[in-house]
Amino acid sequence: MNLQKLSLPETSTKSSNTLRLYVVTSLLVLFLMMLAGATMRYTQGALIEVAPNIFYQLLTVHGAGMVGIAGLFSSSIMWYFLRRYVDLNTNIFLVNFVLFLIGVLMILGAIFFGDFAAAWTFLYPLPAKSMGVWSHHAAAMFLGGLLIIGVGFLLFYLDVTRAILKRYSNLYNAMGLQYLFGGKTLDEEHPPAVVASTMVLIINTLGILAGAVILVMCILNLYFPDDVTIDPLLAKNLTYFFGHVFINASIYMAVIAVYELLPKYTNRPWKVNKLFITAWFFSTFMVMMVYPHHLLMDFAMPRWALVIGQICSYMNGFPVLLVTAYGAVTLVHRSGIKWDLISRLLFLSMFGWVAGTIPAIIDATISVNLVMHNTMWVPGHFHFYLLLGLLPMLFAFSLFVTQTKSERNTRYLDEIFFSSYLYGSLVLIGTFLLSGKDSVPRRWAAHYAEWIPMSQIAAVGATMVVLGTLFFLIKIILRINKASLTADA
Ligand code: HEM
Ligand SMILES: [Cu+2]
Repeated sequence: MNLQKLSLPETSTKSSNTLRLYVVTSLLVLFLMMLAGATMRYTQGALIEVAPNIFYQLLTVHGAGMVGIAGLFSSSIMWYFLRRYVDLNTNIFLVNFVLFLIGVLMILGAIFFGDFAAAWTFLYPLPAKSMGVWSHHAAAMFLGGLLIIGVGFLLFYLDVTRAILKRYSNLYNAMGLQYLFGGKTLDEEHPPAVVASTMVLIINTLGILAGAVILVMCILNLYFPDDVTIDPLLAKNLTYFFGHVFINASIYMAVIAVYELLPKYTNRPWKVNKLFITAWFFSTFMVMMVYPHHLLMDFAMPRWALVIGQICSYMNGFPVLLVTAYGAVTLVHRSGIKWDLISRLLFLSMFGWVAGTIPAIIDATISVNLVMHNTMWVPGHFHFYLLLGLLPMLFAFSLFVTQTKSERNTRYLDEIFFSSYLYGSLVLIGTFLLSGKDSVPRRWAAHYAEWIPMSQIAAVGATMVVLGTLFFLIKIILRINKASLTADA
């Protein structure tokens, strides 16, 4: 692996401080958004009383906040590891952060001062049809905030593209395709981080551009409703293409932590092979083609698009997921790995990602979707791979980069809170899925008496997740100033 490394990236205070900003902010936002999530579950379980309009504000802030911070946090993982191989610009990474903060402030203002509550999916025409609850300005503020966040990400990906092209000449070589099609002998040292980053920059640039188009159209439509009209089906296609690609790209960025960190624990390098490269190549297209699984109920969609959505959903989940999970298991098997908090989280992320894909695939089946659509099954499946797949990667990364030599041993606390997080998540996810199976609708502020017990059990799970996360947060913040954040560079 060393062969591929550049002479070490300058580990200036600027780059460590920027990473520090990313890690601390991301963890805090994640925690606050979890509190919003827990509050919703407490409300649905009739344990506390929250007015419905406030519930929908919480739903909006939780969805937008979680998806946004998942993207930002994951981008810091990609930046951190990718800059070992290509020369990334720290200033642009910082600009992305600043634009993100501006966007967040606009979104918070729109929701909590402007009463905007049309959910993070801002599905046209809902933002414009508030029935008097929020103004056009509040809607524009929310949409504008998302747009600014998107601009930050686009700049970041532009810099990634520049840096990758400088080192690898083209994206084809960066993805390792010359080993598949060019007849070149495979270079096992080709970094998985570069393959993954190249795929992500392609899909997420397209995804964010689609998002930007519909956001701008929606903002114009708010102020010039007669001049700018939007075809609702087109709007939905663009919106879900963006939303689907963006959240998937987060996982594909964060998984780089598994490729880079697990080898350190097992003392075995993560070598690429042709299957690995094929899987990432294949997923580049699949992940973009599957988005119609969000439109399976839209009878106006051409049937072939929905069929593609279903078939690709079956196929998309597998390639990268399997080469990664299989790679992780072979790396760990009989390696004598030391199981500490970080390695456990990394391994848990493999389980969460794989297992969470199963209910996702079930829901992407047209005949099932007719029944499960808009039930709690949907938050059930995505909380599965986000809470147990994505977040463990983010926590493991943060714990890893903030390690210090003189560390206090907190093994027992680690175990208690890791368990709290793991079992709490399983309860939270399980109750979502079981409610979904009983056709309990999603996004309802008030639940019928029959549904309340399940929401109350969920509230217990949510509390356990919050406590586990609080522990990770405190542990990381306590040592982030001492750590150089270049622990292993
Ligand atoms: C303590 C942890 C969490 C709790 C208690 C929680 C709770 C909830 C609840 C109650 C809902 C609304 C369910 C409904 O439709 O009735 C929800 C929706 C959602 N959550 Fe979470 N959540 C948590 C963590 C996360 C994480 C880590 C992410 C992403 C990284 C996330 C992303 C979302 C998204 C995207 C929605 C959909 C919002 C919408 O329907 O517009 N959540 N969550
Ligand atoms: Cu999707």
